[in-house]
Amino acid sequence: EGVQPQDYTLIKMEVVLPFPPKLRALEGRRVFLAAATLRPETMYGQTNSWVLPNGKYGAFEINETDVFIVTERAALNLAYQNLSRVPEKPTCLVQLTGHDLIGLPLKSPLAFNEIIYSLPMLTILTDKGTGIVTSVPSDSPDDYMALHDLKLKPALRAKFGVKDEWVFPFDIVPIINIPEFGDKAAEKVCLDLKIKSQNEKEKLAEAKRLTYLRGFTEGTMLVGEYAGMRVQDAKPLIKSKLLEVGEAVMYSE
Ligand code: A2H
Repeated sequence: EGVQPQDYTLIKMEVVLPFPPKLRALEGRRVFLAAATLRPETMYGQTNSWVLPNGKYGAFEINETDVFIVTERAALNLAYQNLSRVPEKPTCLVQLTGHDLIGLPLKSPLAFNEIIYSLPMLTILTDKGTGIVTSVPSDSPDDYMALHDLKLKPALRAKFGVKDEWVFPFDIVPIINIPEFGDKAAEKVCLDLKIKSQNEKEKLAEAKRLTYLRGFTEGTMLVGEYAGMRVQDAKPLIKSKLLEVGEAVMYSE
């Protein structure tokens, strides 16, 4: 963890009924994968969520109605941020691994795709955020490469039991224009830097640096309520709206 506290928006990606056997004990509650993001204004372009296959997760009671699936570490932080039914104490209803979450259908706020699926990403850090990441391949080089890997490699899909229909219907959704980078900035930068897979950490760090800064300072929203507005102006408005309607919560660590 860094010295500076990091503030994330947690996006509440709701697990669609009926629940699979592993989640049966949660019937009657609203269950969410809670994804930590720094880019709430990109939520229109979500194509899937990411989980770490061998990661340990739990289903934690947030309040009387809601359950969040996150790492135990995140659940403890949440409990100290007023996001636990029992104050300062996480209550785990079901222990899970990433494997249990792969293929879960989700409804996520603002996403143009009505249903998206939870898929494996091998580079997720379990000591950052919630261990759940939402995927926006138009604007995140990590997300673009991880989805590209799954589409390109049948053996990778087979290894994690990923069905074709969880991956192939989901094309990049253009949501932000960046001068010189176009409407699919992550794809362009990954192609320019000749990045081959999600495992090329150094090149991906450079790709992230390029797109993140330019997206914020020079990007323009192409879609949604604030289409035409600069990303830096739209971002706080979209974030506030998500918080206000209860589709996201703030989380810091
Ligand atoms: B961002 P920082 Cl469109 N492991 O959200 C790996 N990556 C994680 C993570 C974890 N445990 N938790 C969160 N993240 C990702 C959107 C996005 C993000 C876009 C563009 C760039 C971007 C959609 N994915 O991040 O190390 C999440 O992905 C570029 C840095 O705390 C989160 O925001 O700075 C970001 O990394 C947090 O990274």
